[in-house]
Amino acid sequence: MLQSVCLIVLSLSQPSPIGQFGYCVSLIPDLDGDKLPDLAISDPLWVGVQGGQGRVGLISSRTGVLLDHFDGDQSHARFGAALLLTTEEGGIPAQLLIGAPSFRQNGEMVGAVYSLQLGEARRIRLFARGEQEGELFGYCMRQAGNLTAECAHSILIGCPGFKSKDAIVGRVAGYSLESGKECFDVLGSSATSIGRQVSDIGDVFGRPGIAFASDSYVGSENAFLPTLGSENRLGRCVLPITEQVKGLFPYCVVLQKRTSGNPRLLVSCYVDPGSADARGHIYVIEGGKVIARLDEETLNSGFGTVIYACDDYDADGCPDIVVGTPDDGGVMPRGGFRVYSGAKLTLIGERKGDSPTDSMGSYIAGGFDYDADGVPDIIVSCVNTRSPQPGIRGKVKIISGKNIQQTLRVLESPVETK
Ligand SMILES: [Ca+2]
Ligand SMILES: [Ca+2]
Repeated sequence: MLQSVCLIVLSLSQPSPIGQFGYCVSLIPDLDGDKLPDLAISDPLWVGVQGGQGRVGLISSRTGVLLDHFDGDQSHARFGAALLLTTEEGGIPAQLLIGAPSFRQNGEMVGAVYSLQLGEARRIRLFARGEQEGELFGYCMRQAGNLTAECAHSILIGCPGFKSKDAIVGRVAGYSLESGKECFDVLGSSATSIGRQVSDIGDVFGRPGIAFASDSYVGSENAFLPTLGSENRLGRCVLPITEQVKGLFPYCVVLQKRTSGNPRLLVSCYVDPGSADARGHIYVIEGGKVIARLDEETLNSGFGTVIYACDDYDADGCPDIVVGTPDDGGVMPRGGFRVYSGAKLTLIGERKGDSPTDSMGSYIAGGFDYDADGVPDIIVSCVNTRSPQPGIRGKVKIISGKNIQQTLRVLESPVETK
């Protein structure tokens, strides 16, 4: 009896729960009729009734009101750890795919991906499940084009924890958007594990393909990108980098499409905050050559965690580059982000987090001009993904693309009233 009383007292004095509101953000079609695209914002640590259920909230970009929400049906499945809005293809409407890489099936933590149908009648269903304990199926996702005959519109699903002969090799599974069936999968190797990130590489290396990034590969003098070629077999594109790369590489890989000129690949080398005195870099690769290197200026800033390179902020017609710097090596970082001119590849702006615990820059999106000033705005998450702190649940900020010191809206996790 005494024991149970003690337990109650302890639970009352527990700090408020950890949250990761803003872990992933995706623009979604307008739901509340104000003609502005709304936002799907995930919180994979959202507590819920079962504890750690995870949530994807559909949130009005104008008012911040929670318009609808979908919660994981298991505890601690990391529901919402990845989001992908598919484009409408061949009569299949756009859907929001939601990764839950710690989903359990018959006691095995295999991971899963859910599909949420948007529009009038919103329904969620299980899209696909992983097959191996701990493989983290649904850790990342990317839509790809026509990769095989059965897969006219494919979804690539990363499983960075997949093991072969007791070594982590990772795998990427290709699913047909039409049938929802698996079309192929490709395995990494113990030296080149794959599945932490997937990216289109256009034809930057002279042939189209998909690149994989993995944080298990620490760069060397022979830097290369693991790629998926035409036969769905693991290949590699040797990167034209002659220096010794110090850090996790290739960490983040982003294709920058431009209206004029060749497409570019931005590949980051990430240095784990607090682990070394090395600095991160982003290599800008065009026509098979490195044309520039963007360098981390402040040690431990988490430079290159995320890169967003779709929008033009200085109105010169060339899309610019936003780089997240969510860290400072401490437990509760301020964070921020940096903006580089896409044309000149020079720094054109820097924004710091608004408070000493902001962790600004953990995720970056964009593509819409919310204040109608002619310049697309920057959607930036403020989530401590490295060491989440009790009571700090995360935020998403919409920041003016024209003046990055100006915050247009702050979206916070709606407080649960059960
Ligand atoms: Ca520009
Ligand atoms: Ca704007």
